[in-house]
Amino acid sequence: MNIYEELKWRGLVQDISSPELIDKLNNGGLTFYIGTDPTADSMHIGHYSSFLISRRLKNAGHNPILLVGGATGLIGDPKPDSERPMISKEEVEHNFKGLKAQAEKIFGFEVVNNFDWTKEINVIDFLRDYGKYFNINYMLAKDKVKSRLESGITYAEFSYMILQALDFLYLFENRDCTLQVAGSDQWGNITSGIELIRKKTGKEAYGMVMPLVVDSTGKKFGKTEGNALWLDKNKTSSYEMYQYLVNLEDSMIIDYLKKLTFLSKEEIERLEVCNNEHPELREAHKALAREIITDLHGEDEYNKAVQISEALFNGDVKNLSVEDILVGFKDVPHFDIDKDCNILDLLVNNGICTSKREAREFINSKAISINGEKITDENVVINKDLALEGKILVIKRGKKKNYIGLYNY
Ligand code: 629
Repeated sequence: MNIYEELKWRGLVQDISSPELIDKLNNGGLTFYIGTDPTADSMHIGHYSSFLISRRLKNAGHNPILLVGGATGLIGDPKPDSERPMISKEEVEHNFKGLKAQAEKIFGFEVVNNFDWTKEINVIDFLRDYGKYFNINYMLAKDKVKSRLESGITYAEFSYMILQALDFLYLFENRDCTLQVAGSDQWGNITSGIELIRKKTGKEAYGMVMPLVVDSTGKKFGKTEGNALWLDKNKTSSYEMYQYLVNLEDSMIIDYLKKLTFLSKEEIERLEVCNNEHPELREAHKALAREIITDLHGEDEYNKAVQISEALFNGDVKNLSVEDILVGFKDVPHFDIDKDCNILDLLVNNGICTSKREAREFINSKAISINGEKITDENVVINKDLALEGKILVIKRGKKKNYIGLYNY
């Protein structure tokens, strides 16, 4: 397979600006760029899926430039439904540093900042050199602007596409960059740039966009209740990322393997058979989690995520550190323990059982364990000696309910 066929097979080509691009992609040697705005201090898995294209193209002999929008981040790319709140310059600066460091670390390519070439442009030059090339009718017809005509859009956000277009022109003229790649929501901004380059230089530049990665309900991939799967492991631990990926819907998993990993066609087809015949083994899911987490955080982090997950599943927490347990059991009820106490009091006073009678029943049916040890004696006194590292009790009731007791004396 040549690179274009491979990108197609992976479902990574939604649109290209001209069929001429196909040969150019297959021949290698293009300089291309992909951009992101510093709206947060970490990228999330959605960015990862599109930024991975930079590695695929690099492997096919092209030269990547990653752009972090220190200028465009101050304005805000129009969202389809509503105006973005203005973020302070300090915050944009802070976010910029986070994204630049992350982009360099994860992708290892040169990062540029569009603030460097836009900060000197004054308003008169902006309108003469760029504004004069944009027909308002053309701008109003772009999807993102069109969808905002009812609800309203400020002049600042309306102007955003000009800024992104001038970036492409700048990189075209100064870096011989002839291709911009992105998610499909960037199509309008990319074609504006191609148009500007054509009008000002008479030359042809190209664009390619991939579909946005979504789940089966059309929601953005990696969004969990108002939150994203962040690439910063202090915001989303490897364990949380592992859990999310391993629990993805079966029907989506092959699509994700194609778009988010470098596994070969043969390997993905093998995993597809596994997924169809033995979905309960979750082999394809685990491969996805392994590829992504190892790439982002390294093999040790991946192994730790698996170890925490297994320990939590079978209750065998003895080999975990207190730190790992707190990561893995983040969403489980926590309570403090300030003195030695009888098991029945511990269970009832902390809401694990509703009454002493119920607590006795659980103990008699061997359904209570502490740090992986079954409790068999309803008169046992629970003290610090039982705690892991003298600090923590993981109390399991039945197969599924877990509680964390923290010693604070
Ligand atoms: C100046 C700014 C440029 C080129 C690009 C940009 C950023 C662009 C944008 N991108 C999204 C973002 O920042 O807003 N205007 O969150 C995001 N992108 C990656 C993919 C995307 C896109 O970073 O293209 O589609 C998400 O996967 O939404 O000169």
